[in-house]
Parts: sequence; C-alpha cells; structure tokens
Amino acid sequence: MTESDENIVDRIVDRISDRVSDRKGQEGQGAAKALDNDLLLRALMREPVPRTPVWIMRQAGRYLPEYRATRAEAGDFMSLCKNPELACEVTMQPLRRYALDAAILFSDILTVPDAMGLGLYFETGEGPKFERPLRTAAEIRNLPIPDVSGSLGYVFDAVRTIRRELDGRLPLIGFAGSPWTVGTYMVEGGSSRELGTIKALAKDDPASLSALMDKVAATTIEYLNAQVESGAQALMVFDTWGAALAPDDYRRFSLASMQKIVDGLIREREGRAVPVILFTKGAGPLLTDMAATGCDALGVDWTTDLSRARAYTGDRVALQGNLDPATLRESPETIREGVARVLESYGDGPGHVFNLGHGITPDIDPDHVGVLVDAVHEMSPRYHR
Ligand code: 1CP
Repeated sequence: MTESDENIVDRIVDRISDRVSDRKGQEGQGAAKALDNDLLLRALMREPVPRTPVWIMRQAGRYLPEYRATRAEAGDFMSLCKNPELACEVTMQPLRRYALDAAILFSDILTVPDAMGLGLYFETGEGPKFERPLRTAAEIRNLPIPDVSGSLGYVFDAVRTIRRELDGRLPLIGFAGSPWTVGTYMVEGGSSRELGTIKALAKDDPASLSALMDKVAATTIEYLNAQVESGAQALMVFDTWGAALAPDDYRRFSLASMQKIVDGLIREREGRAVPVILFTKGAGPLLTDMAATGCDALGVDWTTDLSRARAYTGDRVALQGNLDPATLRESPETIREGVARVLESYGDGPGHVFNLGHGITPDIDPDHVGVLVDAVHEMSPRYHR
C-alpha cells in the first residue's frame, strides 16, 4: 500500500468510527415491542433459555420447491435478491414449514463486491462469477469504496420488509461475507478450489492484498451497520474459505479483517444487544483466536466436536452448530441420533444455538429438516435445567 492509500483507508476507518459513536449516542432509543421468541438472542449472549434455539444455514434455498417457484417468478437469483417483496417471501418460506427460532435475510455475500463494480452474474448450473475480477495492484488501488445506501439500498429495503412481515415473532439475522472469503471470489473471478491466484497475491504482494481486505472491511462495516439500522437483530460474518490459509496467513488476512469489522459494528439497538457471530469453516483450534476478537458467538463446523470447541474458547463466546449437513440425507432415526450427539457434545448450560455445520444442500428432502427441528425442541430442554 502506498502512503496515500493508507491515508485513505485510515480516513475511511475514522469516518466510520465517528459515525458509530454518533449512533452509539442514540442507542436505547425507540425500543421496539418485545419479541415473542427471543431464544436466539438470549442464547447468543449466553443467557439462560428453556431449550436450545435452532435455525439452519441456507434455510431459504433450493431444497424447497416453493423457493424454486419464487426464483422462477423473479427470473433469476440476483433479481430475487434485488426484489424486496420476493426476498421477504423466500425468507418467510422455511418459517412456515418449521418451528425455527430465527429468520435470516435472503441475500448473498457477493452483493458487496457487486456494489464495488465487479459485475456479479450467475450462470445456471455454475457458481457465481465476476465480469471484472481484480488482478493487479493498480486495480485494487482504483477499487472504489461504494456508498452502500445507494448501491445496496435493495438489501436494506428487504430487511425493513422482512421485519414488518415478522411482526415481532422471531429475530432477524443480517449477514455479510468475511473480507477474505469475499476477496477470494473478487480475485479468482468465481468459485475456486485451489485459490491459486489470491494465494499468489498473498505471497508476491501482501500489501495489495491487505489494501483489498481493508477496503472490503470498510464497506462491510457500513453494510452491516445499515442492516442493523434497517432492523437486523443479530449479525453473522461468513468466512467460508479462511481455513484454506496457513494459520499465520489466516490471522494476518482473514482474522485481522474480521477483527476490524467486529470493532466497527453497532452492538446495541432497540434497547438490546445485537450479537455478532463469526464463522470460519474448518477453524478447529483457531476458534481460540476468533473468540478473542470480542464477538459474541462462533459458528462451528462438524469437524470439531462442540465439547472441544468449548474447551478452545473457554466459554467466552456462545457456539452455533454443528451437525454434518450430510446427516440430513439419512433416515429420520439417524438424524435424531445426530441431533442427540450434538446436544450431548455441547453439554449443559446456555450458550448453544443448534445449526448445521455448514449450509443445507439442494438435494435434501424438506421433511428431514422438520425431523431435525422437532428433535431439537424435544431433546434439548434437559440441558437447560
Ligand atoms: O440457484 C440459486 O437459487 C442460488 C443459490 C444461492 C442461494 C440460495 C446462492 C448463490 N446464494 C444463496 C443465498 C445465500 N447465500 C444466503 C441466504 C439464504 C439463507 O441462509 O437462508 C446466505 C447466508 C448465503 C451466503 C453465502 N453465499 C456464502 C457463505 C455461506 C456458505 O454457505 O458458505 C457463500 C460462500 C456464498 C457464495 C455463493 N452464492 C451462491 C452460491 C451457490 C455460492 C457458493 C459458491 C461456492 O461454493 O463457491
């Protein structure tokens, strides 16, 4: 990064901190009506609950026939994201089927680089792609930090529409991708197994990669805070590809940028805490470093036992997870056994939110999700006595 770049990023970070302190001055105002079901928010703050709350990563999605019908009505995935009424409709769909304890905004982590001008598109049967991926130091230097209120206004409209529709029944989770995970798509131009291009950038020009992480972090802070101001009641940062880095590089590029985000977020609104969940898939022992960021909760994938994750984090944060999504392909009895094992692994006491260890896949029988949710309702109360 040149000195002038550093000044620009510092100025942006200062500007954001000023705005966060202005907003913090207004906290506690306009406390809304109490939630009918606030189990998720209580569990994320490690407060006592009568049973373990449950939601499913990617709960609105292709495994639901009604989702596929609404996406067809919208035309394509991005048109669905950009239509607040239809985004609200697909957010509500899983809540009509299952006794879930949270709604999650329907959107995608790649709306942020789209707003930065990279031209996101989806080809059927293939993952996300960018028309203008970032490859050179000059392209990173010239990358604009967008005014999110304009370019991502459709997301905030969706948040307001969903809050109105939820009418206090359940809390709404807002989200964004981690700068590293979003950066992998920006630099690779789409999904990549090896992450060869961005890893080469990390090695050959780490200053440019740090500059990119800073720009995405600055944009993400504005984006998540605007979601909170529009009505999001908890926030999750998805770092799907952080564990592809060696631990030192993870700390330098992924965790450092998530730390900036945690530091920049509004943490209280409508008279209560807005919990922040960080999720690095495959984090393992790095959960210890993640817990030190000051976030409220960590998502845990199925490759780490919750009992072990609890030991790594010393009960400093709540834990969310972690049933292997493949379990949902098995029989109802096997799903119930899987739920029992996850609950037993976390053990007694508050601070657990039941979820899959990663997103549900499109091939799952919707009835199997009902088996999971009902099993959590039935089996979890005994861990909260
Ligand atoms: O065909 C379709 O309808 C598009 C499939 C789809 C859906 C349903 C995409 C494209 N995004 C989404 C929604 C989405 N994505 C949500 C909200 C839905 C909900 O949870 O109910 C969320 C939280 C995401 C987050 C997301 N998008 C992540 C992080 C979480 C994770 O699962 O790892 C990532 C990596 C993406 C990128 C992305 N967008 C879409 C796809 C298929 C992908 C993954 C591409 C890849 O594997 O590299």
